Amino acid sequence: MIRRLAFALLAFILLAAACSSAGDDNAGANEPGDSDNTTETAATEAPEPEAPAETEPPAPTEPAVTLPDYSDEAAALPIAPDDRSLPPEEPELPIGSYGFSRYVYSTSNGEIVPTLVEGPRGRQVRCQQSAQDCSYTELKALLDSGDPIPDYLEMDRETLAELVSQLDRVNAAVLSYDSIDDACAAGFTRSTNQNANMGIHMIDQSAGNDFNPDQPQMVLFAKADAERLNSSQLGRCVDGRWTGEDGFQPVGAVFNIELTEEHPDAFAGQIDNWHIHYNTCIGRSEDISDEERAQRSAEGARGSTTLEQCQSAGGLFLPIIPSWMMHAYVVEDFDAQSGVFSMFNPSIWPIVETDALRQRGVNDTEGALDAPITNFDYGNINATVGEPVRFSNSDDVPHTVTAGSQIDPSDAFDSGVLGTGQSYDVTFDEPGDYQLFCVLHPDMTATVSVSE
Ligand SMILES: [Cu+2]
Repeated sequence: MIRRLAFALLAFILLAAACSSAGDDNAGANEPGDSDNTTETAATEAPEPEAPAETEPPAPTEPAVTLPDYSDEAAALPIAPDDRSLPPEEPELPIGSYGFSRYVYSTSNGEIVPTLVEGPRGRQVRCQQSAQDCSYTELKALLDSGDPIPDYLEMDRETLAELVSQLDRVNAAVLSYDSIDDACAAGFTRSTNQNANMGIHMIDQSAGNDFNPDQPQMVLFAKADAERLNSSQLGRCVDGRWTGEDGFQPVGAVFNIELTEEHPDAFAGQIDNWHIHYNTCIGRSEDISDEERAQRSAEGARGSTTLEQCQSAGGLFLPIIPSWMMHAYVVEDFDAQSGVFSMFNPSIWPIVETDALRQRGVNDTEGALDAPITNFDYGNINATVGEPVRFSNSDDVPHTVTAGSQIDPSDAFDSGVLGTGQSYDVTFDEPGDYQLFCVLHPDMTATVSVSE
């Protein structure tokens, strides 16, 4: 039911080409299904004087495409009861993007597994583009400069000052450990491997689950230009000493606070989008003690499985990790251009671009280009001719994928209402740039660039 037919634009383009080359003979020949482009073409050619004016109707002045009113259908869709819950209906395909979308459902051995809930319901304030000033050092510089605060931060100066002061406290807490050995000596234990674009999670067993910028529950350690080390090479804390190689620096914090129904209001402003891990499998396929296995939390992107898969791999299955979690990258030498609270930090090995980070969470879509709709955003889409583009909605509100724009809609394709977890494929048969928008939120627009 959710996978709808792909629509081609070939006829559309052929008709436009035919109209412009064949001239007036075709100017009035509107074909059903092509009214958008045909209208445009007809309007362009209307001033040509050859056609007898008294028998031709006047050129249309309004778009011939009337968009359906989807508001009732959209309002009728079920929604999650609170901020921490999964959506009421499960998707049939993987959806979402770690650190960028409200929901992530990933693929584990061919099964779709609820993986992550992030941020409050509805439209989230997110600041994740490298062109935006949302890293720790950028927020500090913005405050110090006295420059106007960019609209995308959605905060006033007083809020920014409070946020920066909170981040300064996290920075001081993190930098109180010069080395990973210091963290071991302070009673930390290693909670994860060296996760890509995160580092090693060292957990403070004494921190409790309250929000306190002076005492984050975890400190992240990484090396500049580090090789990736596997679990046995990495080392751990034994008797207050780090057994692995030296040279790891603190790069950030992870907060791990009480799992309330509503999204936490912890840092000043709204750019802190806390997340919850679902269906986590820890310690699988590794020869570790039960004690260490029990100690491991499950920060990281690839841990979700089904219960059966986890048990057969010898892992410990957690249906939910019962806390709101969030990273805070507050160390200048590892400044996160993806934002101080981003899931992944492009400054920590391996180095990746923000667009690549956004794509990373989308899983195993065969024969189609993933175009996740995340937080009211279609992203940048670069497709090739003949390749289906698979739009999937990972927000908790419905969207549409509709050709054209609100002021210039087209009937070349229209997904109808896409609820949470629903997907829609569009295939483009000619190179070019194709506009699309959301009928329900007309300021949501995108251009698909299609190349040969
Ligand atoms: Cu929308």
